[in-house]
Order: sequence, then structure tokens, then C-alpha cells
Amino acid sequence: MTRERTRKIETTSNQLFLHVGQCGNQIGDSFWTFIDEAKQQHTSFLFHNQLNQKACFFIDTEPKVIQNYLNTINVCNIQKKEMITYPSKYYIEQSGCGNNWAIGFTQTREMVRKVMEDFRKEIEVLDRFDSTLMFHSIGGGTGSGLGSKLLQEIRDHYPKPYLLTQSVAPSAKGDSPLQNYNSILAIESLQEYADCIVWKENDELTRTIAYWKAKQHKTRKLGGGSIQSLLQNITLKDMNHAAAMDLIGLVLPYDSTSGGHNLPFNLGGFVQRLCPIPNAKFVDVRSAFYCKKRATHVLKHAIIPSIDHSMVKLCNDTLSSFTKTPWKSLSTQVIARGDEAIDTCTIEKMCKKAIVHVPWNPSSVHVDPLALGSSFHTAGATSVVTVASNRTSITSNISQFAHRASLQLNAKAYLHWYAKYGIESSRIEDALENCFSIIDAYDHLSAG
Ligand SMILES: Nc1nc2c(ncn2[C@@H]2O[C@H](COP(=O)(O)OP(=O)(O)OP(=O)(O)O)[C@@H](O)[C@H]2O)c(=O)[nH]1
Ligand SMILES: [Mg+2]
Repeated sequence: MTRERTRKIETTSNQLFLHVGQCGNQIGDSFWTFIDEAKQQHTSFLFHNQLNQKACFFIDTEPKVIQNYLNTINVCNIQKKEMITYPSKYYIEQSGCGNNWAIGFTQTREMVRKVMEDFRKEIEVLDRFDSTLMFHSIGGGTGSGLGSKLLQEIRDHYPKPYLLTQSVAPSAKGDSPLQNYNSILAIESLQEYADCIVWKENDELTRTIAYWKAKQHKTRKLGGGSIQSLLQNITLKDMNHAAAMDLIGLVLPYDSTSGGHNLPFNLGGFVQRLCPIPNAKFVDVRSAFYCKKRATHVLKHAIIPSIDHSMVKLCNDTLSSFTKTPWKSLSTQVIARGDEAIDTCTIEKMCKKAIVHVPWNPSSVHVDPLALGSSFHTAGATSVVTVASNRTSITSNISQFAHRASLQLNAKAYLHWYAKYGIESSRIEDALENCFSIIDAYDHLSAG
């Protein structure tokens, strides 16, 4: 059944954004700081016009991150004397979920009730409700457990609108012994309820930032930038800016080529193209930006200065940032936003050369040439490339969590932390099975 809808010119948000837990809110901070800096009528899709509020909810079970964010926008506002654009709603509790999926999933009933009630009220004032985009991490307790609960609730109450996530997976080094169970339990919910999972793994995110920094060093002839030393200097803020900007390239509205109208990005078409198979809906999304004039604060972190800044070169650099063999892509969409004429045939060929695609999909690469859009102009960008690819590389991350979780499960390690909150070991075994079925599906699809 196709869920693509007729598109009309609109002026208000048809998407809601949820930021859950520390990581989800910190990436949200970068995301909305950019939107604020680039704010023009063309970003209005991401705001509720009547109230001038961001169409987003900030949710955490501890106050630190959201409180910091609210303090910063207050300070900025006093200095800049501009209209405040607060999130639609924010929810803070005091206790945290102690890095435990079970606490986030089972002990947050009142918070879930409040969020869902306000979520419903937000939807009631929209012209149309198309999609939800949730930002969270899967390794802790709140983004992972409460995030899973919210996905379930949203899917139960609103089965048709698209449900997308940006899900941040923990680094292989690991922060917490519970991160493997948390991750596989969250992956099970993502697999069951989300239509598309934009996957960010912290190690790969760091490696990609080092890749771009090395390019900047080379272009600016700074020298001395070995990948190793560049890796050491990457901060959490860099990572969050990069993760936020990858999605900005996807969700920001664009100018139509005829009539000067602005249109919301077609997330529905994106999901249908990238994730038509229910067992394989993990997508790697990367954006690169070229700026001629002064960039806004957030964009500075994402900027790729290049001597030859043509769209084709920017595409090529972005495609080269993907790790190569042995992975294959099931489907790739390249979104090229710029004011110059865009050579889609060349970009398509380049994409097929840079990324190995499965042989059975005749339209595995799709190039979308879009006009830049004035919000990017305001932010100082002149070309923006976003490459989204549904790739088998996801199986390497999932099998790592599954392997470690199965060792812990065999040793009956840490299970009491979950049983205490009503999550028995059989539930963790099911989550493990689900991980293996995702790996099998990708293996099967990439064969041949
Ligand atoms: N990229 C990125 N990863 C983060 C950030 N904050 C935490 N993480 C990662 O997310 C995982 C922990 O999740 P958090 O988001 O801190 O936890 P939470 O959702 O707030 O849950 P609790 O604090 O356990 O209630 C770890 O793998 C961290 O490395 C961030 O700002 N950016
Ligand atoms: Mg936390």
C-alpha cells in the first residue's frame, strides 16, 4: 500500500520532532541552533506559526541537558533581542534511568502519559500530520528505554504517519556494561515500530569527522593533520553538530523550481525508496556543505571548504567518506541542493562507482536535484549534498552488540537489573533473536 500523499503548498509544520535522553537532546541542541540561525520563512515548516515555537519536544529523565539548552536560548535572546523560539514542550524529571533500558521502558508511565497527551494536542492543530522524527541514543536508559516506549505509543495511536528515528549506537569501546542489552532491546523496538532508522554509530561518526577534517587541512594547506591526531581532537560537540547537520540536509524545506514556492522535503518518498523491505530499514545518512561566505556558528563545524567546490566534487567527497568493501547498498538517494545546474547522470554514475550496490535492484541509485532554499542561503551555504544509503554495514554493528549480549546472557550477567523492573531474560533472548533475523535479512538481500 502506498502512503505517499499529494503535496500541497503549506506554511506550517507537518512533522513533529522528539528529542529523548541526553544524546537525543544534545544533538537536538545543534539541530535547532542551526534552524534558529538559518530561520527565514522557508524554515517555517519546522515551526508552529501561530506560536512561533519549534515543532519539537525535549524529553529527559534528568534536568542537566535540557536546562542548559533553555539557559542558552535565553542568553542568546537577551543579546540578540530576537524572538524566542522555544520547543513546543519540554519534560524533565530528576532521577535519570541509570543506563538501564528496563527503567526507561517500564518506570516512566506518568511521563509517557503527559508526552502522549501533549503530542495529541500538537497534532490536533496541524493542517496535516505526516511524520515524527525521534532523536535518541540506544546505549543508555532514557533515550533507549523511554524512546522505545514512545515509539510503541506513537505507532499504536498514529499507525499511518511515518515514524523515523536518528538512533545513536555506542562506540565499541563501550561506556557501560549494560549497553549491549540496552542496544539489542532498543533495536527490537526500532525494528518493530519505526519505518526508517537513520543509524549513527559513535566510532564511525568520529572517523567520518576525521575524514572531513583531513580534507580541510589538505585544502587549507595546514599540514601535519594525521588521521590519528585529528581523531584525538574531536569533541562531543563536533559529533553532535555533524549528526545534526547530516539530518538537516534531509529535512530542510527547499525552493520549488517553478513559481518560487517552498516545499517540505518529501520524507514519505524517501522512506519508500530507501526502506521498502520491513526487515531492512537501517539507513546511513551523510551531508556535506560548501560555503563561500561566512558560515553560521553550527555550519562552521560542518563546512567543507574545497578549491574546486563544484557539486560533483562535493558529491564525490561525500561518497568517498563511506567505508567500502565488503558492504553493499540496497538503495541510495543523493540529494543535491544548489543553485547551479546539477548533472544528475554524472552523479548517478559516480555513486554506482563509489558504492557497491546489489545487482537485483535496477533503480538502486536515485539523484534528487533540488534548489538550495533560502534557509541554507541565510546560513551561508552554497551547495549541500546529502547521501542516504541503506547498507549492509549495519550488520557489523548489530552483530557486535548481539555477540556481546549473548556472552553476557549465557553467563547470566546483569539480568537482575532488568528482572527488577519486569524485564525477564526471555525478553532479552527475543531481542537477540530479532538481531539475528535482521542480520540474516541483510545477508540474504546482499547475496548475488
Ligand atoms: N554522539 C553522542 N553520543 C552521546 C551523547 N551523549 C551520550 N552519548 C552516547 O549515548 C550513550 C548513553 O546514552 P545517553 O543518551 O547519555 O543516556 P540517556 O538516554 O540520557 O539515559 P540515562 O542517562 O541512562 O537515563 C552512550 O553510548 C554515549 O556515548 C552525545 O551528546 N552525542
Ligand atoms: Mg541521561
